[in-house]
Amino acid sequence: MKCRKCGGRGVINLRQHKLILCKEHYLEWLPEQVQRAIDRYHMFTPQERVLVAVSGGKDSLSLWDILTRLGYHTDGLYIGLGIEGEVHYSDESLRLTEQFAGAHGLHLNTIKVAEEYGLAVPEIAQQTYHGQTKPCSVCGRIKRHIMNRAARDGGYDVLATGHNLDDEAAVLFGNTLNWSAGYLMRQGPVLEADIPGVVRKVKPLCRIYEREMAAYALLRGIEYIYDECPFAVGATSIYYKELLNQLEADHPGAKLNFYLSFLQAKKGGLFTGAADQARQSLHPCPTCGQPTSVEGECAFCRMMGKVKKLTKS
Ligand code: Q46
Ligand code: ZN
Ligand code: ZN
Repeated sequence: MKCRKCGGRGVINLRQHKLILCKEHYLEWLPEQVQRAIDRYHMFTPQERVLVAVSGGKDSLSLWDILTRLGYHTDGLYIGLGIEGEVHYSDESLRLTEQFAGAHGLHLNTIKVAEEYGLAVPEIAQQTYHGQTKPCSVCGRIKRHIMNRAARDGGYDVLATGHNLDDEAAVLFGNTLNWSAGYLMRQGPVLEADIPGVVRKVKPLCRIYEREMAAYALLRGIEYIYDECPFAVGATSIYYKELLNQLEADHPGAKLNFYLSFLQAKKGGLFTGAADQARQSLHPCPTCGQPTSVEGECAFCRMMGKVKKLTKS
């Protein structure tokens, strides 16, 4: 296995690109791909301030590393969910995130849900949705709310998350199985800030395979949390990823093609009607100012209202 660029020892075979690269050229190649996605989808400019949502995992820490290497102005945002598990998942992920920020002289904003709202994510889920075993939908809602608020209040132009191609393809697969037009039309590399109170969201890694990100983190010597969140076990998204990996093994490039063809179809107007409809039904929440499609207070504020009552009594 020889590097196509220098003939040196190849460390990775990018089958879908028919490309073998050595360590040095791989560490050059990947940031170039990310830069291309940033340009192609008009994610942000070198003048804009980027808030990178970091979880301590390989994707988000590598994203922060790549954006810094590309010369962008970035700060990190870590959200402490208060999730335990075998290795004290949240504590360990915060430790690794702080270690990364410290080593690179980067600024990290940390928001701990329990400190801010009185209860950690699993407790909020338990108290507000009795009998639900997995806190994931509550967790997702809390993360989305805090990420947008932190980016808006901190004066950032854009919020970047570490979703990779495998993540995006799995979500797309799930949404397609259900033909969820509402979700499909919102899925993409960029979610524009076209509603008051909302900050632009971008996914610079949306064209990069998960195994490419793992190789990058390894070759850059980034220490990240290997364990998944304990609640991720058995998630349908993981099952979809496995199915797509089978497809990819037989047809290299299938995953990328699935995702890029979707973006192309969307650009061609496949979901235009649904997009307009969804946008028209959004209005700012009277309590927090973030957009919601429900009457009155948004789902986050209603949930936190319950939490406030619980922690007071
Ligand atoms: S949603 Fe669910 Fe994740 Fe929150 S509770 Fe863990 S698995 S962290 S992406
Ligand atoms: Zn080389
Ligand atoms: Zn609200």
